[in-house]
Amino acid sequence: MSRPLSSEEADHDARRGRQWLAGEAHGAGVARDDLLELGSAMAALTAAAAEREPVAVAPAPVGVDPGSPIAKPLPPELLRPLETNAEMRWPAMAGQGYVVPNDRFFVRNHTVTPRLDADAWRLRLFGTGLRDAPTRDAPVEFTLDELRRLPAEESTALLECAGNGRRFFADQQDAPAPGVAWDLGGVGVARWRGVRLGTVLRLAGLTDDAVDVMPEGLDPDYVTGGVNLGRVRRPLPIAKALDDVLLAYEMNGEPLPADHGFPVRVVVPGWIGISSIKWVGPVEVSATPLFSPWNTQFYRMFGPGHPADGDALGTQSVKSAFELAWDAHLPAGTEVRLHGRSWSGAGPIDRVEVDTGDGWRPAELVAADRGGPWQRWTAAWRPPARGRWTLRARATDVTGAGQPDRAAPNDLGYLFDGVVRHPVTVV
Ligand SMILES: Nc1nc2c(c(=O)[nH]1)N[C@H]1C(S)=C(S)[C@@H](COP(=O)(O)O)O[C@H]1N2
Ligand SMILES: [Mo]
Repeated sequence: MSRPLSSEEADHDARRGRQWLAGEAHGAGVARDDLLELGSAMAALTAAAAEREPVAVAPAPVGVDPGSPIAKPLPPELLRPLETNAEMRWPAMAGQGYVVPNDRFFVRNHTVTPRLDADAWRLRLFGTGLRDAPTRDAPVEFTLDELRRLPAEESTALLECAGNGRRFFADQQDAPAPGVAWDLGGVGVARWRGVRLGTVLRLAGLTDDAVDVMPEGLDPDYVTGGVNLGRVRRPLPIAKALDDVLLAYEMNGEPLPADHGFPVRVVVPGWIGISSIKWVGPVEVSATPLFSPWNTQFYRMFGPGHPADGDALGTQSVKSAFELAWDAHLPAGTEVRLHGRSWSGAGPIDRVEVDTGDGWRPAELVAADRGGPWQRWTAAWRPPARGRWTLRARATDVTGAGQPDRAAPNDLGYLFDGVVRHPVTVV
């Protein structure tokens, strides 16, 4: 058998694209003809026609607005609500350790956080890539206790929404893109604990013919532009699914919080956030390629320089953020230590530079972070005079990828990588 064993998203996408155009694929993605005339993200779609099992609902926790799309409290100093989502406020990371505490980890919800009953919950694997469970109505099931009894692994991984930084296409480049107007807070690092997806796939009877794995969320169907796109779902190539992907049931030492996928979510290190499906229920394992609107219509690069059917997003871009309020007030003539973090999907950060008004200079990197999913850094600055100042930070990763002054635009505003101009007021 000649299955290519690549876990790179761009490789996977190119191969699947060819198969799809050749009519070899199935799945409720965009109809082939629609995609060919797509041009914009708002083309008509064929809706998913999968049967639904009921979502088990537990009572809302006390003290939380039952009408809110997000279960956890949203104190304004920690989180900034954005439609059904909330982004981490960067000043809330000042003085924190390596990981983002659960109370301030960003939430990206296509609809609302479902309240699932862990006792009633089942992981349900099915598809033509499994030996004995070809159809959705007769899946191989695992309870949460069964998953917890399998060998556990821990992974410190970064999760970032592909649209993180989108606001700066408008604010810095005068080219607004549709979608959630994230500042830089659609990112976080957590310590995830769970069982490898590969372990579960093998126990479920994985065959040599399997090529794609598609986890589906148990949150409500996503309806946009009057079209029901079904459950949030996105395929992974089998090579990635068998590599470092976790079915996580703990986050930073606590049971997975409701907003982050309780009782179990997928964590796909290095891939854009949408790959890490929360509240996972059904998992299709297929011997033929799978598609969903989340890898055909959304989460692709469309626009100038991209083909009509778009380019895969590939890895996350390089970004840097100060752990400082927008328009923070700093005292004139006193040395302050600026703190920040930089990250890249392509590999660890190699170096970071800051500019406080008189040219680029190296930041000091926290040695313990070298080689990890993000890098903390500091730089000293004595603001020379009162008034408005602009702080800038830029990083380069080990592959040599850096941050341009201007990010290349794309229709849906993904993967902003430009240097962000952070204003402060010196008093
Ligand atoms: N079921 C489901 N999974 C999902 C989503 C969702 O809306 N529903 N959002 C995705 C997106 S776009 C991102 S960026 C991450 C965000 O994870 P978080 O909310 O735990 O930060 O979850 C992904 N998994
Ligand atoms: Mo996302």
